[in-house]
Amino acid sequence: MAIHKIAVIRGDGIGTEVVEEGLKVLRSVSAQHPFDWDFDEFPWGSLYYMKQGRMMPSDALDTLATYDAIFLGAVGHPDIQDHITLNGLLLPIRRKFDQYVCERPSILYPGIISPLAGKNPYDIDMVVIRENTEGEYANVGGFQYMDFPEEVGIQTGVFTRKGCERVIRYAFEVAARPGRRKHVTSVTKSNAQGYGMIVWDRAFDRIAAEFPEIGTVSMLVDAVSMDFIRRPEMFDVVVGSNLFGDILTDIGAIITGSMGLASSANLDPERRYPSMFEPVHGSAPDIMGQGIANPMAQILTGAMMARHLGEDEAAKEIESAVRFLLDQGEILTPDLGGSSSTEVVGNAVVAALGRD
Ligand code: GGG
Repeated sequence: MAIHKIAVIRGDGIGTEVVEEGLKVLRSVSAQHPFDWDFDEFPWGSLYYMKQGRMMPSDALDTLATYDAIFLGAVGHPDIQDHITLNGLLLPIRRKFDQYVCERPSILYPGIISPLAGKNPYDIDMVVIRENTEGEYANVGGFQYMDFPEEVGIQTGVFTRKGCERVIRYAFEVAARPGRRKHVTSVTKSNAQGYGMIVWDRAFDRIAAEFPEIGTVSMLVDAVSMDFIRRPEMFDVVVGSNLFGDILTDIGAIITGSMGLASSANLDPERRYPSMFEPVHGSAPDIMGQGIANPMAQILTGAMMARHLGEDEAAKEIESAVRFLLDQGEILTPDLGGSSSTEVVGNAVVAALGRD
C-alpha cells in the first residue's frame, strides 16, 4: 500500500484552522482507498519568527526535501512585514524545490452566484499557470540612502529564456489535456517592459509553434484584467509571470465566488523535489480565530495534492463532495452567504465523501 509522507505547515492566521479541516478530509478519504498518509507537522511561521527570529529553522529545507509533498495553510501576520513572511518561508521553498509552476484553477461551480451578472455554472472554467520562481519575485535589487529623504529601492524582474519556456510549455501541456478547450492566453506587458517581457513573448511564440493544435492569444495584463470581468468565458489556460499570475488569480477567485474556494499548487512538474500545496488565500488575520474561514480552498488544494501523488480517485471524490455541498447551498461559511463554521463545513465535506 502506498504511504504518502507529507510535511504539514499550518502557518499563520486562518491557515491553522483550514488545515485542520483539510487534514480531516484527507484522512477520511484515504480510509476508503488503498493508500495512506504519513503527516508530520512543523510549527513554522510568524509565531516561530517571534520566538526564534526566523520563519523556519536553518535546516528546514533539508528536512522538507525528505517528504513527498508539503501541505501549507498560509503565512502572514499583521505585526510582521509581509516581505519577511514571504521571503522567510514561502519563496525559499518554491525556489529550493524548483516549484516553477503555480497552477490555480478558477471554476464557477453550480450553486455559486458569481458577482458577474448572468453567469451560469461552468461559464467560467479556466486555469491560471503562474511562473513561480523568477520574474518580479526574483528578490534581486537593493536600497540606497535608506532613511534619508533620497531613499531609493531598486527591484529587478528576472526573465530567463529557460524559466519562461518551461512554464509556458507546461501551460500548453495543460491546454492539451482531455476536457480542456485547447487554448492558451499569454499575459504580457511588453509594450512598457521592453526587456524581460520581450523574452517572455519570444518564448511564448517559440513554444506555441510546438503545439499547432492549441489556439493562442497574447494580451496585455491590463486587457486580461478587464476581460476576466467582461468576458471570462474566453479563457481556458492563462499563463503569466509571477506577479501578474498572483494578481489575476485573486480576480479569478472572486468572480467564481470566493477566495475561500480558490485552490492552488506549487509544482515541480519533473518531480525531482516535493511540490507544495497551498490555497490562493492568505492568513486573513481579520477573520482568524472566529471559526468562520471557508476551508474549501484548503480541502480542494488537498485534492490537487492527492492527484499529484497519483490518487486520482480520491481527488475526484473530494472535489465531488465539495461540489455537492456548494450545489446544496445549505452548509456554507459566511463568505458564500451561509452561517456554518469552518469545522461544520469540514465535517460536512467528510460526510459527503463517496456519495456517487
Ligand atoms: N491575496 C491573497 C493572498 O494574500 N495570498 C497569499 C499570497 O499572496 N501569497 C504570496 C504569493 O502567493 O506569492
